[in-house]
Amino acid sequence: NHLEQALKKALDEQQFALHYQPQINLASGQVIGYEALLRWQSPLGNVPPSEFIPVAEETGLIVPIGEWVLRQACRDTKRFHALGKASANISVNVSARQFKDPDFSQKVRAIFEEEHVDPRHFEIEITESVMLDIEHSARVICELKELGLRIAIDDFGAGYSSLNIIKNIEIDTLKIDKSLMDEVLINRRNLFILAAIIEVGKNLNARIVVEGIELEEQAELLKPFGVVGQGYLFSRPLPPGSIDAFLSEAP
Ligand code: G
Ligand code: G
Ligand code: MN
Ligand code: NA
Repeated sequence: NHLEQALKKALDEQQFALHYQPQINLASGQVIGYEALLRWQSPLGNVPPSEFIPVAEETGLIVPIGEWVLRQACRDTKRFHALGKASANISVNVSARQFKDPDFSQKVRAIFEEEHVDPRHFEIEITESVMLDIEHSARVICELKELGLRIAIDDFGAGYSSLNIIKNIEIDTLKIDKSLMDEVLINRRNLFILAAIIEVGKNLNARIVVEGIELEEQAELLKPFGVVGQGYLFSRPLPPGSIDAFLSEAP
């Protein structure tokens, strides 16, 4: 497979980069964390994750790529701390496929030890796809939590088993999918659903992050709910050069 070969080469030749998108406490305006998002700068141009992540998952290459992501995020975190932002949370996306690696939590532990980074600065974003093998996933999640990592459910409300997942797993953060935010200003039903999900999350002691905030009106509407926002209104995912400048200026 051509894409598979190109992905192997990308790892060897350092064609990957992590971009970081800020997450903002809507009430205070304070930046509380950043989501790391993988980017592939191939010699033929940028390839979006929607194209290469599925291939990486099918071929198993997501395992070594995921290790690179965690290690790079650790290194970036040390740089952020040097800029005086030691309290910022770093979120990293992890595929269900990575959980299948029997050594996954051991490898994660080793990376944090080698990089001298405290796992408590990190949150792992998983999706409902972990429900396909819930017994195994639940065990891995327990191991990760024992290391001090927090667990976020990504794309909440977008799929089929969203409620099932929070029923079965003790999560720290609910990330509400952009699709619910998209129509919130024109369709009140979406607002009622959003408010109900926020209520559920709060009762589960989870932090709520609303994704895909693009408009000032959306941010204003959400302010009274005491949630965190992420979206183009505040910032696009920023490449390594820009994130340091953003951090230096952030409150
Ligand atoms: O950044 P953006 O649209 O382009 O991301 C698209 C999708 O790729 C998202 O669903 C996101 O969860 C996934 N993704 C981004 N970075 C990573 C990563 O480092 N690891 C995994 N497994 N998925 C990622
Ligand atoms: O699936 P996941 O939530 O991990 O992916 C987040 C994706 O959403 C990233 O690719 C990121 O670039 C994208 N994203 C973040 N904020 C916005 C936004 O306000 N609008 C749109 N259209 N995409 C966004
Ligand atoms: Mn995510
Ligand atoms: Na999402």
